[in-house]
Amino acid sequence: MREPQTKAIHLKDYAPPAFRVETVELDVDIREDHALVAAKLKIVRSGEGPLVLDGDELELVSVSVNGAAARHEVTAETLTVHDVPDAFTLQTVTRIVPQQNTKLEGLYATKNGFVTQCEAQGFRRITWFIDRPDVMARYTTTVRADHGKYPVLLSNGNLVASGTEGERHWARFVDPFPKPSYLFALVAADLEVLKDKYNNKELFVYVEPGKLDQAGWAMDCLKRAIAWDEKRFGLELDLDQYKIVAVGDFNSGAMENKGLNIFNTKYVLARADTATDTDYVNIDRVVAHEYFHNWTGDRVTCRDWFQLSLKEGLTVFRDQEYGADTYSRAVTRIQEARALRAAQFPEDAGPMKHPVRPQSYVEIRNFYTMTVYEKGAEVVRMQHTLLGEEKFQAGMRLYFRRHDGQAVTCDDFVQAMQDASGVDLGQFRRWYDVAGTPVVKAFGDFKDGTFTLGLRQSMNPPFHIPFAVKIGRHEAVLSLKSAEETFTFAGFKERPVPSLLRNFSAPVILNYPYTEADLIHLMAHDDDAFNRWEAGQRLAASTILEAKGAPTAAFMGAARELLRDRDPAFAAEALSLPAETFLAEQLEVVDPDALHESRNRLRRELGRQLEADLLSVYKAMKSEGAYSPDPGSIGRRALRNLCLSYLVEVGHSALAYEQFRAASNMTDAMAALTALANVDCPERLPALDSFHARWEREPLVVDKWLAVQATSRLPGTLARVHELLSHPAFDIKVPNKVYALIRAFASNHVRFHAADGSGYAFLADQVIRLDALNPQVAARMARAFDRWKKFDAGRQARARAALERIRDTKSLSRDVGEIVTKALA
Ligand code: B3K
Ligand code: ZN
Repeated sequence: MREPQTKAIHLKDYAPPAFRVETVELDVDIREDHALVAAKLKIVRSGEGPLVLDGDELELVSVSVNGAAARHEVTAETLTVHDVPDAFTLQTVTRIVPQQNTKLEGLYATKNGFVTQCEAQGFRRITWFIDRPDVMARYTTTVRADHGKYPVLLSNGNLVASGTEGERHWARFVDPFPKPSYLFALVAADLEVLKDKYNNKELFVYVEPGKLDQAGWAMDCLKRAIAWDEKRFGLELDLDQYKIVAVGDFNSGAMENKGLNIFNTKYVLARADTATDTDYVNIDRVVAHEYFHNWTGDRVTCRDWFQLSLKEGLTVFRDQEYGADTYSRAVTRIQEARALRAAQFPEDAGPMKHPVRPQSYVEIRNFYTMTVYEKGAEVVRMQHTLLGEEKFQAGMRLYFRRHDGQAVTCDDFVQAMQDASGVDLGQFRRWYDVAGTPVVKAFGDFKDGTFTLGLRQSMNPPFHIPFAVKIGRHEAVLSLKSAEETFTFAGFKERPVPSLLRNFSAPVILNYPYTEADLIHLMAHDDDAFNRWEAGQRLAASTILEAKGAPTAAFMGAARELLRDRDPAFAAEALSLPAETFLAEQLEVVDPDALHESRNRLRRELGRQLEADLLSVYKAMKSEGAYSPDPGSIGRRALRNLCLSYLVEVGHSALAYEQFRAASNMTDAMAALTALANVDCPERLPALDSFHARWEREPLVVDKWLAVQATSRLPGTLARVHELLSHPAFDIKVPNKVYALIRAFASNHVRFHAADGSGYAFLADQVIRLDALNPQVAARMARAFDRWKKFDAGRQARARAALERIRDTKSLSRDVGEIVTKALA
């Protein structure tokens, strides 16, 4: 047995680099079975110590200092050059094999050519470099490749020269902005391009040949994102040309390389018949997110990777606000809270829990987490809540005035917010450095017309928690700063029902002894849409968790009212039950079968008791005319499809099949298919088969077909997933396929946590297989084990066996090693 490498890197050990790299001249010559990378770096000493460059799977061909041979040493991960002067030119030639790069980090082959992914530490897989974000340099890049096979050559910055030599061609780019190596990008591929303009700036969306008719939406999103950032943040596009390239092989969603974003096709390609409303909105948000990074990430970047949330939390906050301004603000907030509670809260309670600014990591790739991104965004949002829009924007302006062109820390951000606003954020900073979800216990007391609200928080030392309330006519954002505080509200004739933590003003767990009548009242009357939704979720959660059998008449009445809410998008959210992962967190020991059955029982009851209402709303919400992803239409489809899903619970599979066959857009087709895939009905297989036959040549749609089967609640799901592993539609080397089949299965709470351990054994097999190809993706899959200790002893024993089997695998990566070691600790 071999112990996986688990040497942690600590924030407290940060030291500035001993050398600065001023300029980089890179020449990347892509050949049939390898690539040669010539690098010329102008380096200046800025501290003590020898010159140590990072490298990963590089073959050093030559190295020189100021044109002369240099004494050096090479290890698997470093190149040390001895006796260098204080300022010099370092030249290296390196051989790499992008054709065999299955990690999809560094330079790698995709379907129609070659692309890069450098964040966080992929640049060292291209050439020897001081590969850390506080080393910022100016880049000139020359790309060479076969002309016929790879007609499009791109890199960051502006094209300054190009030429052809026989069958080959080359292009040279100069990026005027100094940047950290993680923002470097190049492309050599066969692509088609959609061009557009924003004022006098040129915009490009590159896609695989034949996909231009799916590129229009992303371009539309890009233009709206540019306009929004000008209007809301006063930030303009600083480049003459902005390029997006979409590829099918990509580990994450997208990457904000300066001026040359590289995207997963999933977040670019859309056409009414291939993409759902959710896809359309996600594309909008991801295009915007990467664009917003141009300022929050590229212009001002991170000093070190512990500061990742500096750019990610802030940029997610920005894309959330863009979403709220573009679609429904209330529904956007509800969806954020739902996602946070279903995935980040469990993360914060499990073996991978870490602060928004982690204090240590073994493998930084494992820290692109819900905590760094989504909780990080909540931490920025709380500052926005405490300061208000105007002062927050003043803080942003100060942040850019101070730090444009620098690599900085989360403290620098908070300091700018504090200095520009005069609001003391000293105590607030704990949000960045202490892990775990705070619990706020609230209690109310009513006497002589005065309502006293007590708030007690679990954090010690206490956090600064913005706690928005409305009690009667009194509305305020309370600043909870002590372990326990009370607030009084006077002038009531009868005991008020307090509206607490409005708009989810802090990412905390709130406990308050609401009665059912209180919640029904809030569901109907709260003027905070979030809390109307929240009241319904609380009622549904207690009905499910207490396995009450039938919901109360009051609950049903409130649900019936909601169906007729004037905002269909809100109604759809309010009538969607809480996720099993969220509910499971509220149990001491999780029985996934009982939880699943209890939740389904409530779904069936809703279907049964509201059948007539559901049918009539279903009919009323039918939209006519061409597909449009506007908020109104999206909301109507969401409510209609929610009605359908409840109706299928009580036998209306024919209705779903009819919708499936007649659908003119993917939203309606997929909603019907999902409903059918979850029940044992005659229409199930015909629908799945015809869907596959129609779409087998459209990879992103095939992913939906894989995922809808992997998430089916039917008992035969794991057997089917096994079959699909050897179906031509699946390819373990393509992350999107892995996410569609394996991750989707691992998210299937009741099937993954099967009592016999079959789900765990399956996942362990896949993690081990994947680890040899793509450790980053393997590690993400392994995260599905996170909550294994919340289950009964039998399940725990089986999960432990699966985790140990992974841990004991020969040559296990650092990525998976860190996840399983922490899970087993
Ligand atoms: N910054 C990239 C993340 C890249 C992930 C690398 N493992 C995408 C984003 O957050 O915009
Ligand atoms: Zn980001």
